[in-house]
Amino acid sequence: MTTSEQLNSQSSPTTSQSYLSSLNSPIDGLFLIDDFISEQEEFELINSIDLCEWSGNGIPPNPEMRRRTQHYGYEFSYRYRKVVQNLGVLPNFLDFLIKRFIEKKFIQSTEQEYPNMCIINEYQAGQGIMPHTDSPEIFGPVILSLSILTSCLITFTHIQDSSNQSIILLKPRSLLVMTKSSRFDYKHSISKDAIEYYNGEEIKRDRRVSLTFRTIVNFNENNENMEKGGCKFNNNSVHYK
Ligand SMILES: O=C(O)CCC(=O)C(=O)O
Repeated sequence: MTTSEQLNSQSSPTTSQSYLSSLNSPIDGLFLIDDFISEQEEFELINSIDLCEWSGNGIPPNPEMRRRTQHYGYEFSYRYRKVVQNLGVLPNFLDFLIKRFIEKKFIQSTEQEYPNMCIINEYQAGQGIMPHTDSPEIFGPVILSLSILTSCLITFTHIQDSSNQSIILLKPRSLLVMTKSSRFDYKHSISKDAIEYYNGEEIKRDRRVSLTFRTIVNFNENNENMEKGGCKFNNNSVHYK
């Protein structure tokens, strides 16, 4: 059985604490929920997203990024690798997702877990994201990432042992929940390959959008120590994406 088959081989959520902990995940704390949203919800979500301004590709903030992004709640500077601005509450079109995270008990409504930031990433064919671990100094213990539009593979590589890898198929409308070891002990990455293979099946990469929800647990507008923030890469220097 492949990693994502293992992740999906369980029945649907009932009472979620037990649901999450009962999943037979290959990595401690990693969960994949297919069809987390419906096709209609996906359609409405991408329409709302595309009505908003994308940054990247010359457009500030983060004009240097080739991949386009939208930041809500807090703005993350890829150049300075830190959270630079509190942008206020998340937009209404994300409300139903957070409500569902709580209803399904994927998160608790606590300061540590309630998402106050969402980064929307757009990947065109040929775009990916480097191996990284979201900084524990800045971000809370649960990270949730919803995929829409098309599929891609995500690779989890153990920080201490690069031979310890799991590759997971992220289908459109699936939700990846990273907690515990998967969130703290592994880097995750998405390749730039225009074509990927999973179980002998060809995956032709095309426009994919992901919505990653995090909880900023440490932000002070005047706190210079935020320079430390970001994500950890292979060489243990601190970077973010
Ligand atoms: O696009 C994804 O699914 C992952 C996004 C991600 O890892 C990030 O924003 O740090």
